[in-house]
Amino acid sequence: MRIVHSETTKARRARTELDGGQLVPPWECPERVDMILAGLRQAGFTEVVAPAEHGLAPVLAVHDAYYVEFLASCWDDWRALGREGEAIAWIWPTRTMPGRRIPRCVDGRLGHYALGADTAICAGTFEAAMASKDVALSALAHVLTDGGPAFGLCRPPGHHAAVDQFGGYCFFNNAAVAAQRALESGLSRVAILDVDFHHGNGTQQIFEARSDVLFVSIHGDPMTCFPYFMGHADEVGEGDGAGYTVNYPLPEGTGAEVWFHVLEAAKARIAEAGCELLIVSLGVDTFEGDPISAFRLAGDDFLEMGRRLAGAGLPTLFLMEGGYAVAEIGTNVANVLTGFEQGS
Ligand code: OKP
Ligand code: ZN
Repeated sequence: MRIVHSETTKARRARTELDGGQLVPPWECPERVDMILAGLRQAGFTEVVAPAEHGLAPVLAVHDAYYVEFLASCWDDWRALGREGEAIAWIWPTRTMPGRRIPRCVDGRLGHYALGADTAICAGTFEAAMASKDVALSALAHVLTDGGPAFGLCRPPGHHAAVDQFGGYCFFNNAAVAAQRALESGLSRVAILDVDFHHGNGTQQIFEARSDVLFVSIHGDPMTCFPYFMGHADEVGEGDGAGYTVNYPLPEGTGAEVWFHVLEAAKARIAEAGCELLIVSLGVDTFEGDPISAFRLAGDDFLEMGRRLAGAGLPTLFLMEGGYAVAEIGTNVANVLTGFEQGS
């Protein structure tokens, strides 16, 4: 298992997240990276390589250029107005407004490009997002050239980031960037299997109308879980992409038995679609101890998850998404990768 990590992924250290009506220290923190590295080391994954720089072209292949420009300039624009706090969206073009123009003022621009108020932009956010997609692309390069599996320790995560929206702690959609690059390298169809507790709305939106990326997600039912407005079972893709989006919303409290049953259905769809590469959006916030999620997988269930993912028999790229039980995040991630090697 090739492990790819960049210290620059820790350049984002936000102070604030709007949670429960209060500004609290963000759940998505740089300590997650250190705990994952420690867990990997303890499990015998001692070789960790740094990514190459891949530039912006692979990002612009899936994201809007004005959106990327906004992310690059937002913090400076915010600071130039003398704001004390971090850049947090607070006004949106909602259902009763046309919202057809992109405002010039950073407050309006934040509302145009943000999908929620949970995610502050701060110094280092853009740099960390750049490093995160570089981690994904270098891990992908290993899988494409070597054939063996890789784990990209992406941070910030990516699966909530849409063509031109950030939120849910995500800025660049690392899995989408990697999938698009894999197609451009000559593959015909790629599967993205999203096992994070939260629905990968961004990944779904980016590939919704396409059949060359199969998006399959197992997640908390959006009737009660973030991101609330996407991820229902009747969202199956549009046009050419009809049948290439598959959503498995599950109730809060779902445990291993049901979860693994659904995983087998997801694997069956991936096999049927004839995918040449499996990208796993690996959130471990399905853990029973996760502070902001509601599934009940135990630590050992992550070993079984890895074994079953190996059973898909495809070249596999793991990309880190969520997981907020910081004390256990390292062992949970290492368990998936260990189980995968056992099952291969
Ligand atoms: C990101 B990923 C807690 C705020 C929730 C949104 C959750 C983002 C999850 N009250 N913020 O999918 O793990
Ligand atoms: Zn999540």
